[in-house]
Amino acid sequence: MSGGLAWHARDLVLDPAERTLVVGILNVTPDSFSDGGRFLDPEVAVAHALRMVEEGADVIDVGGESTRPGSDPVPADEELARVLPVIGAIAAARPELPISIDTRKPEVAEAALAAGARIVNDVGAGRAEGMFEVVRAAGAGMVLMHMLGEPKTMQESPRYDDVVAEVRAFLRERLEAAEAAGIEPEALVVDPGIGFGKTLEHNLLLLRHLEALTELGRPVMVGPSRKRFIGAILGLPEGERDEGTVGAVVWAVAHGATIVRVHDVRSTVRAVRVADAIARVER
Ligand code: HH2
Repeated sequence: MSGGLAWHARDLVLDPAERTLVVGILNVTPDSFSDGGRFLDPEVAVAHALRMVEEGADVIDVGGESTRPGSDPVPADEELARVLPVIGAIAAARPELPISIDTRKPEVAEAALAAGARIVNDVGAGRAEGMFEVVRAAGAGMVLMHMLGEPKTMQESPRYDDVVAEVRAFLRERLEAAEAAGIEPEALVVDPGIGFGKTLEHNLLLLRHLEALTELGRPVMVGPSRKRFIGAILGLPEGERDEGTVGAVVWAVAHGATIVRVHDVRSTVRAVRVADAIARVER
């Protein structure tokens, strides 16, 4: 809850001790489930990134491959053509701003880090060969996220005996693998991967028992933004899930998350600042 472990990302130390870190989502894709097609033009994408920074985003997460349920993989050259101009332009406009690259591919991560990114947000948790080496060589920060299966089929019939224990065990194993590959522990963040091979109940259980992930000793990130589980609860489409997202985010922050990944930065920042003030008041 209050306090929080620092996160090292190249030359920067991101410190959630004072306040929850808010990661603004920038999908440079034609098909992301919520913002697909909106930010394909690099100028529009950069303007959106800078607006999210004005609204209080601490990190901008740039993605060039949708991993929504049912999506097909994107070739690396296509992904690179989408993200590199945007990362380069944001880094030129705001050299001090932490940019993360949302990718599963080491070659995309490497080029994004060379273009000015400081963090690799890997929904594959470093399972692609060479990913950890790229992160280590750059001294980058890294997000290790849990996903059951592959985006194309992950929602077909996800099954766990104990979703919380299994996600925690997976993340522990990936932390150990990253450290064995030479990545410093302070560079690593864990994420339960809301919606990645999970039913509504699995997502709710992971949020309900989020504190179990803080036992891993690294900052916990969550990304519930506009996802299907919110639509299932409220009966609302993607465009009307920001209030539901705020509800999930505030719950997560009160139960151990210190980093949240969202589309609507403005409402999230306003909500988590209030949660932060409550969590940090001294008696
Ligand atoms: N969710 C998505 C993508 N990347 N990264 C982390 N660390 N955690 C998440 O929960 C997460 C993520 C999926 O959401 P989005 O980027 O909005 O959609 P799409 O995959 O369709 O681009």
